[in-house]
Amino acid sequence: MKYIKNYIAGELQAPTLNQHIDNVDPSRGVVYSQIPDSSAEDVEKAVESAEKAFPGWSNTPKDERAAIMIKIADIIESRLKEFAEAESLDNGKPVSLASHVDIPRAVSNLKFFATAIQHFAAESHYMEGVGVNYTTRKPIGIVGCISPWNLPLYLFTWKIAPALAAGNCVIAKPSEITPMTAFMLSEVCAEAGLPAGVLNIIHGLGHKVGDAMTRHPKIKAISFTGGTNTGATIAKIAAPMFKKLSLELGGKNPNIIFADCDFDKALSTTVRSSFANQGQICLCGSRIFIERPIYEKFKEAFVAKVAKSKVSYPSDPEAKLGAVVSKPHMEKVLSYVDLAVEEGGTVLTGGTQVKLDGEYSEGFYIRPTIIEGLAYDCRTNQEEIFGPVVTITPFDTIDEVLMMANSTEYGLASTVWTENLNTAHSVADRIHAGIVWVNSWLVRDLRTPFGGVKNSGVGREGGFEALRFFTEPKNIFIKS
Ligand code: TXE
Repeated sequence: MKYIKNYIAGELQAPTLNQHIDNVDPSRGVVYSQIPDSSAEDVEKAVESAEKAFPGWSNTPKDERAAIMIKIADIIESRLKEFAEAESLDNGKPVSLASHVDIPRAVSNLKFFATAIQHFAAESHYMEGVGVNYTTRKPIGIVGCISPWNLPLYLFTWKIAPALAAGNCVIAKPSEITPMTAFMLSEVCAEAGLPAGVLNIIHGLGHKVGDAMTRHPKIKAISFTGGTNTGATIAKIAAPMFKKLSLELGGKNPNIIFADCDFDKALSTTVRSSFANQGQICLCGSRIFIERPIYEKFKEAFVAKVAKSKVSYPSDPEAKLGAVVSKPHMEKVLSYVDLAVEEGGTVLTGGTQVKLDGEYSEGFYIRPTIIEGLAYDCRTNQEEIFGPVVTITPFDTIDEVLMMANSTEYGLASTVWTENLNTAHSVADRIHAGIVWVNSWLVRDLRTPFGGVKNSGVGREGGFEALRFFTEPKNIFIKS
């Protein structure tokens, strides 16, 4: 049994109260490691070490900070296979996905922000005959990063990389459901020469560690990705303390497919945007609206393709879908299939658990599921399911599809499929979402603003937006 440790003051440490939580391999349904059930005392220790480290780290020249971050990235890259296998074991995702997406992206996040900080500049505002304003942007101090289980190291590094590059000291909490690669990262940081206390990784439960971080008066900003309800809890605590907050929350993303689209591209990308990572990506499209003239043709082709998608154990190179992250999550997702049927939907394919053989027989596998015949405003079409379940709905006009697409409380991402430039522009303009992909999905340029509107969050990550979040501007005026 492997025991994961906290990373505080540059050292791997057991939690103060020496209590642990089981960590389950979702592909087999068995406990395979123990993680610290840390408490407020551990957060306190981390804050003390970050406080000691801050003057040194914030005054370290940018290029030296960047060099250490690039070294961390290089070490992860040199151990890519090991990291990918660990991510897959912890999360249930296919090893091929972790090898091609999760771990390479974690490496890119570190390299991107290590270089971005060297191009980051603040403004100056000249006032004719009066003087000049110049703005400095200094690190905030100690910041907190809280991340979820769906893309563990990918989202963990997406937060800590800009925070560290900007010169902050970080207290970071990975999801208790997928802690392994964050633990491996702590070993890499020590090897790469990151000074003690600059990054502290505390493992444990959200309502203990995450809550203690949110309440700690010396943690001046919280960057969070996870469920909308958790985001609301964090905001309630942090707002009266005037902490800076970046919240990346849930989604219920629409895919809008017009009759004039490139059919084959729309079809193959929609299979991916529906079921990649078992549908557990906040950017997955879960409500697919298809223009009526191609509805039946698209439906038939989509169902045929999805029914053939192989659900298998993560190391199977043929696996298109692996296990979902946990038993409670599998039960939640399947309960939405029952709800959809109660609401009058028809399951066209999937809708059930998959039982694999042998050592994987207790794993948490769900067949990719397509449902039709539901009203746009029923619960199945309004609530985030976050699993391999999508609905399909026909539409007749642009106004109608926009009304349906914009009807949820969320507004994270969307896709539009059409060969008509005017349609693409006008629909993209009218969708309530932070991100619109036209004739594509999940094409990511790390410089672009990333985040959602409505209950999908507050603030934007990515590029200079993230560096602005993790710095405080100060304007200085000099009279001429
Ligand atoms: O998220 P949580 P969970 C959605 C998805 C999923 C649901 C719940 O719908 O089914 O959220 O997933 C920490 N104070 N998304 O349970 O609970 C927690 O320990 C501070 C969307 O994983 O929000 C973990 O590190 N922190 C999504 C992190 O918050 C707290 C990605 C996320 O956990 C806390 C994942 C508290 N009170 C799930 N409670 C996306 N948009 O990418 C929990 N945490």
